[in-house]
Amino acid sequence: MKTSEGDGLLPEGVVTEVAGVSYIVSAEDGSVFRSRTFSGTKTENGDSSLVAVGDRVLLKATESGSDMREAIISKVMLRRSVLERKRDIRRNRSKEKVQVIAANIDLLVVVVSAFEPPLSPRLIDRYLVFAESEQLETLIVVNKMDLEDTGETRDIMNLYDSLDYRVMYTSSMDPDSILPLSDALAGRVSAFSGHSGVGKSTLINMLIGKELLRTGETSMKSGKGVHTTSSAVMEPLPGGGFVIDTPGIREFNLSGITRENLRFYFREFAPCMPDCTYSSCTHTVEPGCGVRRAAENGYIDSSRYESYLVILDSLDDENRFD
Ligand SMILES: Nc1nc2c(ncn2[C@@H]2O[C@H](COP(=O)(O)OP(=O)(O)O)[C@@H](O)[C@H]2O)c(=O)[nH]1
Ligand SMILES: [Mg+2]
Ligand SMILES: [Zn+2]
Repeated sequence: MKTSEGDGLLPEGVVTEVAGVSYIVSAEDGSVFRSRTFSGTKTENGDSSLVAVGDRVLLKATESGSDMREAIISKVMLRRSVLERKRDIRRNRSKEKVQVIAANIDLLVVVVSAFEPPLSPRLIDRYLVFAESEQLETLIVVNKMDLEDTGETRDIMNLYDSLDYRVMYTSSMDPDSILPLSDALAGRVSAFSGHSGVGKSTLINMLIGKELLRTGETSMKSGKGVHTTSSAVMEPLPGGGFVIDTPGIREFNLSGITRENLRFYFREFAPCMPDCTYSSCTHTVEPGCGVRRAAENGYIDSSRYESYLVILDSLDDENRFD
């Protein structure tokens, strides 16, 4: 087992929760520490958020007073991946324009529902564009399958299967339907994201076997969900690994997606792009566009091409991405 340098040799740990000015760190040997940073805390992540949920840290022991063991964070290790939230700069005096929601994510679990809220291919495509831009492995979970009786949902989702995205179908009414999901998450750090009301908290509670997250809170006035997840919390899974409940895509920092690079985040466009007359083709109005031709003859699904056009148009004004 790796241990941190210095006096009190402590195991390396992972930050599972930000609690005010302290951080809950779960060490590799299973012990839990309440830890703080200090002026000498080193980081391998430049001037990004110093500590975020999911960070791997090195600890040094301090005198233990309370019920939980205490430590200071001597070093924050380099992040493999980050999920960031854009900050409202007007309301925030921090220098950081973005805030890390979670670090070192292995898998982005995009949760949608078959019904209430209705399945939206347009929204799925936005999540997939985001995941491709961040090079995050993705799993699409279609929940509330108990409310669907037409078969239409699977017809729609076959498209994503054919694009080699992994799709799973679940219902909180059928615990067996969660088992393949549970297998896919074992031993990995997964971030759940999706629109409010699709069942993220319900699924996470079932996966961790505890009623830890509050569910079903939807504002009656706006019909939109109330944000109960102000800061991410990582929950350990019985089969190893962690899950994190995160906000929807509206909250994410999408500044990496531009009119110029969007085309690369629709994976089925790649084989058609060499057929375009112009190398700088936007695949909209140019003559001799291989992508548009493929969309017209059905090689590229018309719904996906439509999503591309809608997102491209929205990128004139970054706030309209969702
Ligand atoms: N019928 C049905 N209802 C569900 C299912 N999963 C969650 N719900 C309900 O949908 C509502 C929203 O669930 P919640 O987990 O809070 O969604 P979240 O906003 O994505 O975290 C709650 O009333 C849940 O009981 C499901 O598979 N089937
Ligand atoms: Mg929730
Ligand atoms: Zn083109």
